[in-house]
Amino acid sequence: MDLANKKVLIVGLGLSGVAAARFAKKRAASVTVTDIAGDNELIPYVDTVRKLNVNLELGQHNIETFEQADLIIVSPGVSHTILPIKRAKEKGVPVLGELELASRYITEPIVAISGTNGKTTTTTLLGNMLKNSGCNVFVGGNIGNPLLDYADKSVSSGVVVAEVSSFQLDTIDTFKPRVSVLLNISADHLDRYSNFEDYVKSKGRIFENQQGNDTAIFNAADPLIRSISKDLKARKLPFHHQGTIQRNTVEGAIINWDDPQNQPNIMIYTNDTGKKSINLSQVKLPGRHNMENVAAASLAALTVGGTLDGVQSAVNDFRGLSHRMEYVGTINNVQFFDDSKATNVDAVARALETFSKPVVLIMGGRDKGGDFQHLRDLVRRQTKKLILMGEAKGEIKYYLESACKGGAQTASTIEDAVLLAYKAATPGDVVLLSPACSSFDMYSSYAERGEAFCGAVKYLNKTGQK
Ligand code: UMA
Repeated sequence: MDLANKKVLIVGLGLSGVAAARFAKKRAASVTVTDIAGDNELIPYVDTVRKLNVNLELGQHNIETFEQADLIIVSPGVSHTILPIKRAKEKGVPVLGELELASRYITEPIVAISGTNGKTTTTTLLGNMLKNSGCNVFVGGNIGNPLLDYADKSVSSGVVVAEVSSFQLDTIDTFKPRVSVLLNISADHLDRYSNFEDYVKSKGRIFENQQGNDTAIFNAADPLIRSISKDLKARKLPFHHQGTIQRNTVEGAIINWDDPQNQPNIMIYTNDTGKKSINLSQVKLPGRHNMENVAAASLAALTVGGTLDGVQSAVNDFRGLSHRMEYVGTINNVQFFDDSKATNVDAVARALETFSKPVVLIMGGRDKGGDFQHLRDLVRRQTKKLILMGEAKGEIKYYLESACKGGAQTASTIEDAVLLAYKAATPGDVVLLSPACSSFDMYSSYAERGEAFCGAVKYLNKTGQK
């Protein structure tokens, strides 16, 4: 794709926008960057692109600029259905996402990982497995380092591992990963999609361009994914927990996690590698659901040249990522866990299922259109009290308070929430931040919210307040 002298419009000035601007500028395009936010909201990105000497249209989107572009590159955070993009498409202007553009320039095999939950964990773990196998690997995408930055570099890796979001998949055209991984699908981002079906369709696009010599790794126990995977052209490598479904295909992975007679393991069967077993007895990731992430990463690693030793050592060593069921500390035998990354209902369900102890659960933030009612049974069984905060506190209270033995209490800050949760807990309990909402009503990211939670726990530990 020749960008020289083309009018390239980049929509959204964040990490992806900066990478796209740099990429297009290097290829002698005439670059304009637009963002609905103003200058002072776009620090530090605006300073970086100013140095690139591009045109800037900030504070609004100018429809004429969209219509007159030769190519539009959309950031994942910008919906491809906004009016200016619709108008440009009507005029025949090609609209691509950063993922699509990057994939056109990347010649190495790409392993793409998607799913509502567990993407970053699986992507990171797969990167570690390949590194431990001696492979030269680049890890990027939705995880935080745009693939265009990699496509731009002269150094090359043997394999590219890319975390891929539904937003990125919305704007693909020819993107064709050598290996696609789809972990699970549950309701999320319903503030962006008009309905759940559209979100599911978007996730399914990860397999769209794959052919017979590509590989599709997927969760066969997830009914939505099972249905999507029926007509795939790619070689299928399904994974699932032992006993969850009846399966006819030979290749894939079976997770043996709950059998008290045997050591937990994952049995992998593929035509190229034969039968292999991954031992899970030293695994440090919490929860049954994480074993699905381990199975998916193991299948992907072995498919693109990872070794069994490399896979096993990464499984043994991996301690998980920050703000995902992260143990923060214990005060008077009350354990605190930070699961700030749980920004949808299903992620909270998975977190609650991990504990056998009573949980005081801190939820709330900005509602993404999730159905909190789905948590009623788990809340009834597992939680002692709900502490609710943020914009969604009223709605969560409405749906869940009556299911919780100890009822619900609201908090105005996370420090308040931590204190109330601690007061409600008794020795042996767990205090869990697992919000089921995005953080954007109070914080700039889930990470900032998680840091604030950890800070509040540390403060509580110091002051010993009850
Ligand atoms: N904007 C417009 N017009 C609009 C809407 C938004 O100009 O109509 C502007 C906003 O004002 C803002 C910019 O778009 O300045 C933000 O774009 P962006 O959110 O795409 O920002 P990036 O920094 O490029 O981040 C994106 C991904 N963000 C999203 O998908 C929302 C990052 O994923 C990703 O790490 C990064 O590209 C690099 O690839 C984050 C994320 O939350 C972590 N992803 C979601 C998730 O994991 O659930 C999908």
